[in-house]
Amino acid sequence: MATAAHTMTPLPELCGAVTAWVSSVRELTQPAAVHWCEGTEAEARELTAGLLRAGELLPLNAAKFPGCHLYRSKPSDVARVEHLTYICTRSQEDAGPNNHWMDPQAARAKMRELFRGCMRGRTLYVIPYCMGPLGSPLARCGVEITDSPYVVINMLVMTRAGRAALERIARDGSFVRGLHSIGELDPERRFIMHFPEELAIESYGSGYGGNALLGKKCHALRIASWQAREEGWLAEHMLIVGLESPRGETHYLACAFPSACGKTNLAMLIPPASLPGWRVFTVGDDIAWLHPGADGRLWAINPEAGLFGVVPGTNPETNRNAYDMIRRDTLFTNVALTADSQPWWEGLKSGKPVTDWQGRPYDPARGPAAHPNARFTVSAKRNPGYSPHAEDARGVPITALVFGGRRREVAPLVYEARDWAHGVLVGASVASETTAAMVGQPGVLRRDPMAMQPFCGYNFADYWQHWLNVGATLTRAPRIYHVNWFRRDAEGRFLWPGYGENLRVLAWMLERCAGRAGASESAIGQLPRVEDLNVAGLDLKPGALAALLAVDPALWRQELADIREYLGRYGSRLPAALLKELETSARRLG
Ligand code: GTP
Ligand code: SPV
Ligand code: MN
Repeated sequence: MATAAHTMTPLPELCGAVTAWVSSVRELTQPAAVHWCEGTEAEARELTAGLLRAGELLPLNAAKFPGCHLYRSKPSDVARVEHLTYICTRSQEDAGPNNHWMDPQAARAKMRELFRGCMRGRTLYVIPYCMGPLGSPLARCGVEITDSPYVVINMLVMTRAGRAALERIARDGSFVRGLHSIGELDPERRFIMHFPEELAIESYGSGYGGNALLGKKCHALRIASWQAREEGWLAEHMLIVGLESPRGETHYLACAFPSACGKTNLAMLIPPASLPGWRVFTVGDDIAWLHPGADGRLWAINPEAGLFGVVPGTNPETNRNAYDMIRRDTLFTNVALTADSQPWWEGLKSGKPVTDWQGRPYDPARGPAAHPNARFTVSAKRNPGYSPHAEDARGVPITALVFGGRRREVAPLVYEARDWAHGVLVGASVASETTAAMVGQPGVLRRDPMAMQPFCGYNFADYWQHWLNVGATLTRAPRIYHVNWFRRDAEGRFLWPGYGENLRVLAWMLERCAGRAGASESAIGQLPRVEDLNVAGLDLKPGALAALLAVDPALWRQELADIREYLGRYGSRLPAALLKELETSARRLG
């Protein structure tokens, strides 16, 4: 890149289209100052120091957690707000029954009034960013304008942000425009608007996660899914993990589970001691962009550069790598504190909270010490298992796709789809219990197709057709699986130990893909028999594995009826191929 220190062009001179947009936003929002993000280490340090001085960030125990800080969000601003998230397409049909919709002109007018003068007395930050490796033809760029320095320090970790991204935007000639203001952080004046036809996002009134870090769910899923359909690829809520088997072969899986259902943990899996010879590499933990390759395979890049992960539940036994990763240079949001200013959360298994996530003396009567959606922000490079191929320009080739949900019953531990079209039905049929990652009642079962219910930027019926179309271009399509790590027994305890032990299920999938593992045919797909899974050293209660691998015909007849009812909401736009697959399963159930 032609930017030696002595010839550094000022950022506002690099790309006229960006500068013109910044000027118009400046006029509308009336900030006291404008800061263009260079993306240097020094800049991140200065921003952090400023937040510390302002008391917006709290230092954590520097001996035990060097370089770590705590941010407390407003108690009314702790998760994504799906009920205030809109897809604003000219035609409501294009947004589909899966999205809240608003007419784009009405939405623009509404947002204009909210944004008018909203940055008075504040600094407007311009964050040029690239989703995906800077040199990758598969990467896509955007610019986020925000008045939240907390958002800036998150974006600097989560994306490739700053000068190099702006240089790429100047070359590409196109970028996603993301305008964000925390406004008054008033839940009554909060909207997350998407204009896929104009590659634009407008977000007001929240400073939290997916509502405010616009490169993440707003751009890399909602807008990108729209771009992906036009360009013939897929933008998915998937982790990407590499598994090196004891044979020395490495295969990559991309897995879609709903929010707070185990993506980060699976992406960073630690093999149990009783499965020697396996190594696991993380490519991504939340989002995958999947492209058909010239070789007929599906290739995946991770558009993100950091992890914005769920803190509760992380401990040395569930995930040693995650536990170690967040012990330095990590930004914590909404965790509790110990007496000596160490971060604390439920499931940590050591230490004692004295201050809760709202900064009050901890009182168990007021609920958990850490917020259930407390998060860590950390560079992907801090992950000891970060894949050496994570930054490959063309991505990594995918051997299998996996869908999953959090279901106490019905869905077995694992099953294999009959083929791609059936796999699309399996993905479209995902249901899962809601979690703290979104505002609302947790633990309620809902349909969450492909784990994309909150994130698909267009009509699901068109999206499933697009999945079918992409599959038709692949001569070496990945096999498709469904998993459920969250089955429970009559007492409500998890039947499956999960975490590292999930490798046993992934190993079966890879053996299936290599034509080496057995299965038994069921109405809903192929399941491993008990003897097909490697259970050496696994301590399960008697009967647990049989229960995990059972397909109850009565429950599944009800399940297929529910799926039929759900798909019916998409009317005549629903691809006929999905109904055909559903009928095949129903016929086999009898
Ligand atoms: P988002 O970042 O919201 O998209 O979440 P995610 O899908 O990455 O989920 P994550 O891996 O952070 O896990 C969410 C919660 O589920 C954490 O509390 C984990 O400890 C727990 N969890 C993850 N994997 C398993 C598993 O295999 N079994 C059980 N029982 N719990 C798990
Ligand atoms: C999710 O909710 O799926 C997340 C967190 O990964 S957020 O960035 O808030 O979307
Ligand atoms: Mn997620």
